[in-house]
Amino acid sequence: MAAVVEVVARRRRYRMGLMLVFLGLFMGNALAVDRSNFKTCDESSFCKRQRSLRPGLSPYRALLDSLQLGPDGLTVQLVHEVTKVVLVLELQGLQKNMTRFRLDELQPLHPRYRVSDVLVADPAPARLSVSGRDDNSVELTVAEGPYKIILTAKPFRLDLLEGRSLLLSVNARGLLEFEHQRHRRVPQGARDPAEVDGAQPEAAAGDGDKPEEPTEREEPGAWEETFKTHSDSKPYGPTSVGLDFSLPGMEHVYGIPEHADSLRLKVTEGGEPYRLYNLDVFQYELDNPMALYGSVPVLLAHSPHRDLGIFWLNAAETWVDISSNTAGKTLFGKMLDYLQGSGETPQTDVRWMSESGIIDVFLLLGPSVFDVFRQYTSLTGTQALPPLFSLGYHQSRWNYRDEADVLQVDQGFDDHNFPCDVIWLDIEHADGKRYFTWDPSRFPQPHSMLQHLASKRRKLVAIVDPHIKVDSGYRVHEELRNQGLYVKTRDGSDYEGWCWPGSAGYPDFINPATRAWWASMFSFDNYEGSAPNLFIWNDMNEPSVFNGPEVTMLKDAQHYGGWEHRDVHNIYGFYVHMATAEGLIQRSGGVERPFVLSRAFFAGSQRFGAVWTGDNTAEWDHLKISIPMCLSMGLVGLSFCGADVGGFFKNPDPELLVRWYQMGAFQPFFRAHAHLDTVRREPWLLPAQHQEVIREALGQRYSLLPYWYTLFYRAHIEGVPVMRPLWVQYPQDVTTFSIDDQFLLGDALLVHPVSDAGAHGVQVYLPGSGEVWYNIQSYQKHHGPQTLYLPVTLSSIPVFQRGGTVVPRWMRVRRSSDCMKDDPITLFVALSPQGMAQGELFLDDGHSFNYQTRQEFLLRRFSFSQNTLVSSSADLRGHFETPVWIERVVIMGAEKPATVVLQVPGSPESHLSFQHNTETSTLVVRKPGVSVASDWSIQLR
Ligand code: MIG
Repeated sequence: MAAVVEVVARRRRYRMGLMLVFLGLFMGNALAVDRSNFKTCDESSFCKRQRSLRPGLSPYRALLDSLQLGPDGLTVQLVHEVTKVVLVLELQGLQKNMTRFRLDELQPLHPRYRVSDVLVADPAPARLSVSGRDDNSVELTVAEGPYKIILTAKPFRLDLLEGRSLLLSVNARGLLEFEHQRHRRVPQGARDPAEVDGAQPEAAAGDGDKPEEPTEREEPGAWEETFKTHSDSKPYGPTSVGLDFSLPGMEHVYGIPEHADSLRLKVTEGGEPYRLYNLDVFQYELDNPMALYGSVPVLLAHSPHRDLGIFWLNAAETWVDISSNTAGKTLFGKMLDYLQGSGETPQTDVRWMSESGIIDVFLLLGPSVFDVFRQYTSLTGTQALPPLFSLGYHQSRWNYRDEADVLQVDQGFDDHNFPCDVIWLDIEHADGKRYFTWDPSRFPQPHSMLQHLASKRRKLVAIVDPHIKVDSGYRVHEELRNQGLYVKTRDGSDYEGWCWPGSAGYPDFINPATRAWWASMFSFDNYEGSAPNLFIWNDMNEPSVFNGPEVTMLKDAQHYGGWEHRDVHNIYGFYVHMATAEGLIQRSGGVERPFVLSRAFFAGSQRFGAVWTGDNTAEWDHLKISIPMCLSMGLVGLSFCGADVGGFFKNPDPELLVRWYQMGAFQPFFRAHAHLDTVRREPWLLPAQHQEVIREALGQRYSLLPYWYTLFYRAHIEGVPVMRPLWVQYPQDVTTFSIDDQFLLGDALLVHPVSDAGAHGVQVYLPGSGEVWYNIQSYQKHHGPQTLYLPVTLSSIPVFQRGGTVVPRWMRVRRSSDCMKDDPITLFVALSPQGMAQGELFLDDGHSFNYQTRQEFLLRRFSFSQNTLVSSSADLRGHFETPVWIERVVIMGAEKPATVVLQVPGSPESHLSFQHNTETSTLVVRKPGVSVASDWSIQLR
């Protein structure tokens, strides 16, 4: 009877919950996240267990007798002194100054999930050799590496040293906690809680010498866990893993997106840890460590002398705690310590905790942050080179109603003279939220709509979400079901969740067969109405499940290979993105580059396209947070990041919308988007004066496309971020370490968008002693380092070009990037105080893989010194036929020459006309008229 009542009550709660979710979705009034929908660490049983361990002596001991050294690294067993459970440590030196180690159970009851498909290749090992040994430790030297590793047996720890300085220690605080798999021993509730507490390794460590009876902690939550109305059966019991890393000398850490928080990570002691668990968080709040849509378990540590990275390769729910021995100390306190010589070295400790899987860690040892970027992307791949159009402006909203609406919006851009590359269709375009189809009454002729856009040299993006309507008349569903490609529940039936289409299945993207099938759905035959100028948007791929725990899938759902959803949760969206990008590549026979935007992501997602920061709000603070959010992603490989311009929820006033266009124009992925319930806000709907300012911002974006494209090429080739925090370029300048309101594009442009209502001026920090910065609007020159007060108007976008750089631009803004790609280039040369400058330009067809497969590209280098600007090839392998020529050169910081001479090999010298502005020291050289592909020089005499 009681059970029946409970079931009824549960159902009621469930319905109520659902109703509330929907009310929330459709009303959207109180704009604050409902925190009670999401777990705190205390409500996540493994996090609570892990976090309850306090620093102390580790109960783990390495059995040095078991140590084996081979060409691929070392293995050694670790024993837990209390439980006697044995783990295996595999330790590898890797090429390029990296170390990897993995920890797993020697005899697991059930294999543990190991993440695949994230690493682009097996990382090349560097030989390890034993260079010292005593009773309790082994010193290892890494071939060609400047560092050594000391493995201490008891208590187990690893120390990485370079020379005599300690770079990083593993398990120095004794927080290694590897919950080995066990048989469930006693029914729950039968244990004395005191006994449970007493079984903590810290307490046990003291009598580590005399082994105790194995004790197993079986707290509530270890074998079953409930959250709100959802229960998680845990057939494998507690399986979490946790470990601490100490970073001596480090006070600044970054990364581990996605969080709506400051760029520099905060100390989490006394609060919540940063959480990594891909979630569809309705109306997310700012300055908060709560999980969001994507997860990249990579942390960067920075000091003026050194940069390091920690890559924790685990796809389960993960929490990260950060503590510091200087946190809370005032600057004055730190100075006193320093003067009295009494201060400890500053140190940051980072602790990772994951619910399942193995411990698999890459230590990226820099030494510079650029080395860390290259190290990380050598493992997980670099940013895919975007098609040129995708760097243009994207016009989206939920929803453009029908074909006529799309065509009117398209025409609106032309009528009002705004450039635009792409129009987007949200979920209402499909027939009853059946993706890969079109609503027959609103989109009866998708093909001709696409053709019309193609004639304007524009593209369309349509949404394809991974929740598939359960409907026997829907081919997509039928095939998935018949081929057994859906995620299953624990009992083996197809898992069904509630989402936009109603009851929905979720393709099991962990299964390669599902991905292959999904990819094939994008062929022009399978995706009816599609065309080569249709590209794809993957939303809701956390996955979002309206009636699931924390709006996602049950953790005990079953995936291919026998894995639980628990093991693979954070990588699900990565695989959706991967399969979709693969589908777009295949539909063109491998010729065309894809464009796919994804909301969920994981380490390596950069290989598949772009990401955005999800459902933000039309508020000034959301405008501001787009900077640290995208910077954090760029640091961990995801360069192609943007935030919904204008804000998704609510209606921005014209000033906020204008400022958001100015911000978005200087961020990598530039898309305006808005909620279904918002008022239309296409740029021409604004008052005339605001329209004009938006036109200018769009103009800035389009004219800088050659620079953007070149930066993305660099990100693609080398793994360096496009949008960069200042400290990346000024690693010794402490002032830059916590800057959240400005950023760099490449190494040439510094951007400080206006992000305050009613602003009359901004304080811009111009870094670099001996550096000069030119205001790109006025050409006024400023010396670094300084904080410059710059008065602003509504039309101001404070942007500075660093002296010492060359930035290429297209000066005629046209309907779309495709209309501009053959236009002539103007070079903006900003001279350093030494009269030097360097820059480059990448060009290809803008859309195919021919730059790769046929070397059809140009990479030109421009360098200015001794009064001469020289254009040469920076990559002799590349050849590309192009009508693009150099129409003008603007040189900032130049004195007035007597004459300007053009030299082209094999032709006689010619004189060029020029104009000099003495007030700003700017020289404009007209019509060199040389092809961008050729070698030439321009001399100021
Ligand atoms: O539950 O497709 O973040 O950009 O417009 C909302 C409708 C589902 C969330 C995305 C948003 C998109 C919306 N989607």
